[in-house]
Amino acid sequence: MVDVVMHPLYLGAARKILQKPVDVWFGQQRTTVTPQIQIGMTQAIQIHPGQGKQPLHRDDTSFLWRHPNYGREARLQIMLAITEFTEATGATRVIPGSHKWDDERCPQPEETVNAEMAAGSALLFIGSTYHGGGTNSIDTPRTGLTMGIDLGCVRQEENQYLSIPFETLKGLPSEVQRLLGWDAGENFMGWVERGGKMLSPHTFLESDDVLKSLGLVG
Ligand SMILES: O=C(O)CCC(=O)C(=O)O
Ligand SMILES: [Fe+2]
Repeated sequence: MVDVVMHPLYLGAARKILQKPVDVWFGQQRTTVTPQIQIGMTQAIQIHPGQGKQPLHRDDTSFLWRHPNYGREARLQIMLAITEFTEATGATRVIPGSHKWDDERCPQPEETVNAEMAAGSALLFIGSTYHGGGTNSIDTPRTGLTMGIDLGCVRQEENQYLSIPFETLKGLPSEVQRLLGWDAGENFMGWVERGGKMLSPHTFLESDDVLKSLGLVG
């Protein structure tokens, strides 16, 4: 998953789609704030022979995102095919254009297309796109790796702070640590107070003294 998130095409797409700056007033000063992004969830998903269709849904339902959205997407979802994705193997079914729908319109199975792709390819879709896993009608499992990259100002769907052992976290590249939520951005999400200062949590990964004071290392 480290390689998946660091892929320049995937991470670049996530940054481009999600990191839309907003202009805000700070007293008399007009300031531009660009949101952070973060890894919201990771999963390996297998659809086994005979397993049926998943209901069509939007992945931004976790955030109770409403549509039409106000010019901001909350998630870019990556589905990386580990085995071949075809209609027969249970490829993800998506409804192109459904990110523009309101919340009243019900997605219909006949509106979907199968995201057919070779192993090693990936489907990228935004959190407001209706989709669902297909039906596997062959005799081996369909396997995909999926990762949601989200706006930094929503809660992570999967609790990354508890899911990743601290020893593993310490060995990850700095950019991945930041993407796992160990960062505080221009909009001050996730800071930690120490000595009257609002620190980025990444500071705590940079110094063993700080880690010791927190009881995170011996
Ligand atoms: O496995 C798939 O093709 C899609 C899975 C999915 O959309 C989900 O679990 O949210
Ligand atoms: Fe989904």
